Amino acid sequence: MKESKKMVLVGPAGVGKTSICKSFFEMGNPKTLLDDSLEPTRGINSSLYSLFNSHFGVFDLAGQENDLWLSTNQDVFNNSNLIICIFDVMNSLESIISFLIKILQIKKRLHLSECKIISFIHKIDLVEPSYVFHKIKAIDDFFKSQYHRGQEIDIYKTSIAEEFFFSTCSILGEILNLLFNQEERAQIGEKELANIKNEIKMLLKMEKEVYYDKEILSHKFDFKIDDVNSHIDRLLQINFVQSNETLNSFKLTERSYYFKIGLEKELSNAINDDLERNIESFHIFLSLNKIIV
Ligand SMILES: Nc1nc2c(ncn2[C@@H]2O[C@H](COP(=O)(O)OP(=O)(O)OP(=O)(O)O)[C@@H](O)[C@H]2O)c(=O)[nH]1
Ligand SMILES: [Mg+2]
Repeated sequence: MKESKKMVLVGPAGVGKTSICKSFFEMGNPKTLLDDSLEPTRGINSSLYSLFNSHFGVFDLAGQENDLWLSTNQDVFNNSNLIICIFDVMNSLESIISFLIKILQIKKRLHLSECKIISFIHKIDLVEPSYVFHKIKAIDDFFKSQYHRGQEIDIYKTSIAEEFFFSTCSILGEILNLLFNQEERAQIGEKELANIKNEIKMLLKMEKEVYYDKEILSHKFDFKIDDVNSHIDRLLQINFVQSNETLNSFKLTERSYYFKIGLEKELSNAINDDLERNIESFHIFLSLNKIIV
């Protein structure tokens, strides 16, 4: 049987948990998710994916039912490998810290010794960077204090808005990578590496709102037509390209523009390490397949 990993997303109502799941695990369009609010989650939104040689379950909990999850229904956290506590950057420091303390207590009570607790300070697009910095520092300082030593929580700043989509994507990639040991992760072979580099090249060179047919792509990038087919299929899978009605021309999606903007910024001051990380996160999202149950 395949090994399973379990990730739980928890946090106050309306902080963006479901939007994060949709943006990164369902390859949704972040612009639509920002423009048209989703219905509040009821109960648990659970999805199963295959990733590398494992199954990977995501449990997105309704913020409106936190009284249950944090008291009588703590079982929902059983066997978790990772709990991500998500907050709106505007949530008060006190409420964030007390929520995290409750989660640490649940971890202890359920003997989740191997489970990692991570926190996202989300919607950072809404405030100044210095505000985010000070908020995170205050949370960090609290958990690093004498009393809480050993209960450090990794805190990430996240947002699905244009300017931050790419960095948040890299964070999610890094976190998924963390869930798997080196041996469990499929190594990126030479062929896969070449594929990813070509797809990044396509992403960077294809212009906004322009449809390209496969012949043109083949000429533009000097790819064989079979290779164009395979790259297009992979880019369709992560919702980075979309086809026209006749299904023979393709253009970049809004999701890919969001990614591209951050990627271009990163490449303009990249060091090799960053590139490796980007290739890894690209590889992870290409390897993630939803299992319909
Ligand atoms: N500005 C901004 N808004 C966001 C971001 N992510 C999500 N939102 C908005 O936040 C609102 C709530 O998002 P949801 O994903 O439904 O929140 P949730 O945490 O799942 O809420 P519950 O299901 O009630 O627990 C929506 O209007 C989203 O458009 C972000 O990065 N920046
Ligand atoms: Mg939700």
